[in-house]
Amino acid sequence: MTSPLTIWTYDWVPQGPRGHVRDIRLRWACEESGLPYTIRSVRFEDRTSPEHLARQPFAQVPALQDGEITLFESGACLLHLAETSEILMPRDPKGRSETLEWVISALNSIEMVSVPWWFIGLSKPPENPLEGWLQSRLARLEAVLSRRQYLAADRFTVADLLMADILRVKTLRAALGDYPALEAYTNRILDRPAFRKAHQDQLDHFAAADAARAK
Ligand SMILES: N[C@@H](CCC(=O)N[C@@H](CS)C(=O)NCC(=O)O)C(=O)O
Repeated sequence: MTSPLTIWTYDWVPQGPRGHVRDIRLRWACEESGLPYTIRSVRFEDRTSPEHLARQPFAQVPALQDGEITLFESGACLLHLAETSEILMPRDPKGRSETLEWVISALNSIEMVSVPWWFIGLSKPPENPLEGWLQSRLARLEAVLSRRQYLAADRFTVADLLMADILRVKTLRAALGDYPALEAYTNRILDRPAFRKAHQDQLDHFAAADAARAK
């Protein structure tokens, strides 16, 4: 690594998503691994500018810059960081492949269901058509985590960071009461100092933008 990592986020977002904007995944990974990083912002109003679309073609955040490399998709960015730091992913083939499968599983078997479930729930339908799908995924994850503390390699990895960030969405976390192992797991992973720092830093980042915009 030749230059410090740069994590791109928005300069400002409305109150609702604060603390949940996905740059937090990258901040958290850097805090866990001690990788130095800087935060740069694109103005929320400039998210469809050619400069930002060159970094993130869907006009979203986060993006990660590491020297000549610029990456989008929080999962891809996390895997890049995990390739940089053994703290996030073991180097032995078994530990590495377990970490990779659980990163993909967090994105593709849990978040693929939980985000649309959450989104549909915002309009408070009498029944959420994705309820059964979500519950079946949570039940299977509960079975896994009732047998172990971490998803992969018998230790904390980037897969736990990602899974806990997916599970901590407010309405989803409230639903974890039916899954004691999953609830304990989420609480345990979120209790890590690196998460608390990343979370506070993100809140401070957006609060600073409020102050700047009020001038
Ligand atoms: N799959 C993308 C999703 C990124 C995403 O949803 N970013 C949100 C912030 S957390 C965003 O930029 N939303 C604004 C928008 O979609 O216009 C990733 O994981 O990086």
